[in-house]
Amino acid sequence: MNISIIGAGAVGRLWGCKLAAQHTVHFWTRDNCQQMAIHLSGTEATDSITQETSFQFDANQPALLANSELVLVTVKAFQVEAAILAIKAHLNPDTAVVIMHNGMGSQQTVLELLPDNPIIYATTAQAAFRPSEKDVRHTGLGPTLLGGINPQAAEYQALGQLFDNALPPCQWQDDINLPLWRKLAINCAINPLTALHNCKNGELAQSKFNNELTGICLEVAEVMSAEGYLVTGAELRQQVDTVINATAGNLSSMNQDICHKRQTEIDYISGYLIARAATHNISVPHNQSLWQAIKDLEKQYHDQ
Ligand code: KPL
Repeated sequence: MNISIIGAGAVGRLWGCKLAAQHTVHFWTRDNCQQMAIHLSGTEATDSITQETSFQFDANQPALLANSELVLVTVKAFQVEAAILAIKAHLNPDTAVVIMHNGMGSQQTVLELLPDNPIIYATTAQAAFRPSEKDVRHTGLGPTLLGGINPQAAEYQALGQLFDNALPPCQWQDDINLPLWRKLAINCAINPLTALHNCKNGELAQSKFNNELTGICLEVAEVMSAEGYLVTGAELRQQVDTVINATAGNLSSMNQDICHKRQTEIDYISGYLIARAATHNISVPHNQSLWQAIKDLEKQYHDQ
C-alpha cells in the first residue's frame, strides 16, 4: 500500500519505520524537505519483520500524497485542523484517513473538513521519543486500537491487521469511542499531574497523590457513564495505576511539553472532559483545577 504519514514527531516516525517493512511510506511535514532520514532504536523485541534500523523516506511530494491509499495523521490534537487543511487539496476522496492523537475533541472538525473520506480514529499505548533530530527511540510496547467514525469507514476492518503486522498488538474496534474515553481517563490523571509536579509517571504511585487520582477517576467515570459508557471510578483508577506502573520511568508528553515551553494538549484532555461534563451538568472540580493550573503555566511562558 502507498501510505502517507502526516507529522514527523516521535509517534509518526515510529509508525513510519514499522509500516515501511511492508508498504511504501512517504512523510508530510511542516518543513519542506524532500527526503527524511530516520534512525530507529529501542524495544528490539518488536523488530521481527525487519532488522533494519536506518530508513530513508520521500517527503512533502504532493503527487505521492495524492497517490496514497492510506493517510496516517500523527500530529497533536490542536494541530489536526491545520494539518488537514494543508493536505486536503491533494487528498483523493477515497483515501482512508487514520487520526492518532492523545485526547478527544477533533472528530467533528475532521468529519466536516473531509466529508467524503473514510475516517478512522486510533489510540496507541506504544511509546516513542526523539532524543535528536534524526533519531527515534521506541520506549514502550502496548496495544493500538482503531475504528471508523463515519459510514465510509465501515469496510476498513482490515486496517486492524495491517497495523498489527507493522507493530502489534493492534485491533479493530466497532466503537472506537470507548477506548478513546479510557485513554482520556489515563491522560486526565497522569499528564497534568506529572507536568505540574515535574515528575516521572511512576512517582504518581506515592501515597500523596492517592486522593487526587481517585477524585479525577471518579469524575471521568461519571461523565463517561453519562455519555453511555458505564464504568466505575475504581475501574478507571485501576487502569491508571497499571499505566503508572508500566510507564514508571517515562516522562509524560505533557511533562515534556511544559519543560520545553510548548503548547500542551490540555484542552483536548481535561478540557474535553470539562466540556462534556458541562453538557450533562456534572461538576468536575479536580479536572477543572488541573486544567486551570496547566493553562496558567502555558500563559506564563507565552507572556515571556
Ligand atoms: O499517553 C501518555 C502520555 O504521556 O501522553 C501516557 C499514557 C501518560 C504515557 O506517558
